[in-house]
Amino acid sequence: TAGKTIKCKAAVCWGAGEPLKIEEVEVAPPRANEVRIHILYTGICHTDEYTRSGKDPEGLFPVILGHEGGGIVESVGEGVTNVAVGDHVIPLYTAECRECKFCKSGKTNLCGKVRATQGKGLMPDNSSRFSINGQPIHHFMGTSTFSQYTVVADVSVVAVNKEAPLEKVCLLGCGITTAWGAVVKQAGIKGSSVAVFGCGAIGLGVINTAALVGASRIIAIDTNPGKESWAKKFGATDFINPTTALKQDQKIQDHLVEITDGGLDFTFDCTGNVHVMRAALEACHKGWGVSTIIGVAAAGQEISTRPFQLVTGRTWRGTAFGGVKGRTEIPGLVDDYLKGTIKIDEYVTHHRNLAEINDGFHDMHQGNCIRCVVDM
Ligand code: NAD
Ligand code: AHE
Ligand code: ZN
Repeated sequence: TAGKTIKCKAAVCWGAGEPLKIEEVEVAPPRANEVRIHILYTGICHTDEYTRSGKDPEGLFPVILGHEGGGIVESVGEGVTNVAVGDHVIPLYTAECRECKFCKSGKTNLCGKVRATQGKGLMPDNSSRFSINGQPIHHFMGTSTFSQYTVVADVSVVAVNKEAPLEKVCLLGCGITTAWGAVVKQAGIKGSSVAVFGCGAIGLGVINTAALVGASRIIAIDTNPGKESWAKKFGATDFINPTTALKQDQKIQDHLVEITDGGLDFTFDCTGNVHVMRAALEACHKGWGVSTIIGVAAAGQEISTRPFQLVTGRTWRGTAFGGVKGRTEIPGLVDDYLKGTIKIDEYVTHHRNLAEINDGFHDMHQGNCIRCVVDM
């Protein structure tokens, strides 16, 4: 198949808010510094739903969504040296070129090499590898894992241990890695108090990693009472449901400050709700509390707080992909999974085939779904 266009099935979103449609798509061969991947499994992340719904200001249609995949390299373009045909790989929506200002800074995982074209739904040469009857279809996040075959930039893919089941380690393509990085790259969590807002895959991953690094107290907060047992299973010491636990007119942040002798050392927003982000910041301890935004908010949404909250020593920060450099760090996470030091299996609550992918999106809204893995 190398050098030839491949016809395969993909889930295409033709317009904002529309369900995905399974289509036969043509996937052109990889050009220079590109890699064509046979995708075997993909998770569905809340961010796929966010873009499908039309809330993403960067959303483009028609598009092949998906960014939490695992697959096998089918062919490579000229000049590709980091992966080879047959490698088991995870596509990376946060590239790592190791050459740009960002990569060389040692300060961030955000890479500048392909981000501009990625945001336009195109490959780095400004064209698409996907088409249906000659009509180009947009790429998404540089990964488009809702296709049986996809093409990515070589800086946007990493090879991993072949002993690891792709139906599990595909989840390292986003959610679990994001949560892990958000905690391990934040100094000082050992021995500290932590509050986690939102107990989806991201929040549970933050809870689990905080427990792993030795946080002294981990308070999980979720409006869904069904999340209490999940949070405790992943290492939370306390669970608060703000819809039932608060006194009349009491805010969650005030309750948290009260029960923690002045506030938390660290808080995390894993909801994407800007009001929750404010509560998370204001639940931080005066003088040193640090609040990290992981959730993604809709176009037009803005955060606010009294500047006095920051003047008095709280820090507001955020993270993309947990600050993780995918090519450098994901192979180690796969090995950690094989050694049993990080959980993955525990997050998988639902399985679907490609034909049922819309049901997978529906599962996600049910509140009992942590991650749905799609068998492509
Ligand atoms: P999810 O929908 O599975 O989980 C969100 C949880 O928040 C749910 O359990 C829900 O009940 C809870 N919740 C909703 N409103 C709440 C409120 N007012 N107070 C407390 N809890 C509330 O989503 P997920 O897959 O875990 O993703 C979480 C967020 O992280 C999404 O916004 C997603 O887009 C974002 N995300 C960001 C990155 C990144 O790199 N920054 C990576 C992955 C996901
Ligand atoms: N396109 C959106 C922003 C979406 C967003 O924040 N994406 C996160 C990853 S979410 C993964 O589930 C991210 O990594 N952002 C950094 C980047 O470079 O996109 C918008 O609002 O415009
Ligand atoms: Zn994601």
